[in-house]
Amino acid sequence: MQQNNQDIIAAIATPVGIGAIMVIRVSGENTLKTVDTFFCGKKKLTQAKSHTIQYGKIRDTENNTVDDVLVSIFRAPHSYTGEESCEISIHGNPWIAKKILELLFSCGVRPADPGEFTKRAFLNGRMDLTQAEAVVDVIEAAGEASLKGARNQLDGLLSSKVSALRSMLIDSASLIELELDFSEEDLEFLSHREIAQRIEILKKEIESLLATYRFGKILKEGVNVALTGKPNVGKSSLLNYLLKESRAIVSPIPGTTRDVLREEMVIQGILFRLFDTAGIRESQDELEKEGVTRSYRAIQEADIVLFINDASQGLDLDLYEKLLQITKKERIAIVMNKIDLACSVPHADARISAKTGEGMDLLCDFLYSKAIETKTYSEKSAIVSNLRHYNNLQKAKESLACALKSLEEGWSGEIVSLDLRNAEIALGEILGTITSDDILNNIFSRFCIGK
Ligand SMILES: Nc1nc2c(ncn2[C@@H]2O[C@H](COP(=O)(O)OP(=O)(O)OP(=O)(O)O)[C@@H](O)[C@H]2O)c(=O)[nH]1
Ligand SMILES: [Mg+2]
Repeated sequence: MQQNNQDIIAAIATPVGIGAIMVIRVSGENTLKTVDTFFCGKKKLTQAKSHTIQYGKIRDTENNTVDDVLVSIFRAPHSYTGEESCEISIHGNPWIAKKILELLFSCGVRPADPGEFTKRAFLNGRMDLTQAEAVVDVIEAAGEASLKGARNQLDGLLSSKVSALRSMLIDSASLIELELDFSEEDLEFLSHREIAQRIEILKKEIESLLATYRFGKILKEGVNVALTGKPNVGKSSLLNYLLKESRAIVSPIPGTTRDVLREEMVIQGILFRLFDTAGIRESQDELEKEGVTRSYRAIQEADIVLFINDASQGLDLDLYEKLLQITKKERIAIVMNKIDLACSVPHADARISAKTGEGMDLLCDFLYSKAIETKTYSEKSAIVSNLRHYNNLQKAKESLACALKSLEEGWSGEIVSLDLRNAEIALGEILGTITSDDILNNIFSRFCIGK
């Protein structure tokens, strides 16, 4: 797995384009010696101390100045990757970056793969796999809550929880295995009932971790909300009101919206992706028909479906029935709009006027609580937000259920210990204690280059 760890890798670590500065990251044994071939400063980088910044010029092979730069020096093992590395800050011009990269490549440095710096950090034991994965989440977090969730994982909350569970598992498995070693002597180190109790506790702990996934996923990925209803009920008006801008065309003509419009808003730190859709009705118009097909697709993909009705006309039962056929009841929220026009407003999850803004705060509160449902854990507890972790926890839980069943049915310790070992492997894979190249490639290919 570590075969590439000897190469020196380099990549631009800042966004591509013109900016105040750009940073080129270089890592691998003899990085400083290599950069020294074209760096001219007060002293050689190889002579400089770790965690210092050196000013100098980069000169090409003809001794022309390419740029004035600052080089931050990190000596092994106290660097992000755990290897000797440096970061070259240059003027933010892609052409300068290209030139410096070419100089590096001519000295045998190779371009870094996506996520390779973080992969090396993981392989060199600077962080475990859940923390490495959290690096991407921190970078991609949209919204404050999502960032907190990612930070929580990067700080190792999930890792410590999973490692603790794994140690408990190893203890229980060892006890059973110890007993097997002494089976001739008929020794019982811990009664099977006690072992079953321990496994039961472990299983419960894993179940409560699994239960955080819905919330974790929402934190990380946000919530998709489809605005649907008959034509003219005010879907686009609602979108515009929430966004505080005239994003969608609004008109008294039914069938105004044809395409699905997607916009984002943040409520209490959670990202909501709003999809304004075409009003649903039978139509002969080809364009409108296509619009309706797209509406259905958006409804199917939504976590929350805001079913908007005209309060003066009451709940559209026919359409409600139709919605129930394509999405789950608990995802649908009934909204009565145009309450400014209605004498009496029918019962609904939210009652609003997209014209006057009445009820909008309550609608936002409603969306937020519907999204997070019953959140019984704080940001300070371990939260599962990654499908890979979820699947492995699920596997561990199933193996524990098998172990319990085997114990109950009086199977031999060998069978039980096998189940426990399987559960342990599943947890080990989350942390990266046990891993394969496939898993790693899959994870790190999602990273950007330079990270
Ligand atoms: N009085 C009043 N009028 C509203 C309200 N919301 C929307 N309208 C009006 O209702 C009409 C239709 O609004 P739209 O937002 O275009 O409705 P829509 O549901 O997007 O319609 P389609 O795109 O055709 O499906 C417009 O004339 C709006 O000004 C409201 O709360 N009160
Ligand atoms: Mg519309």
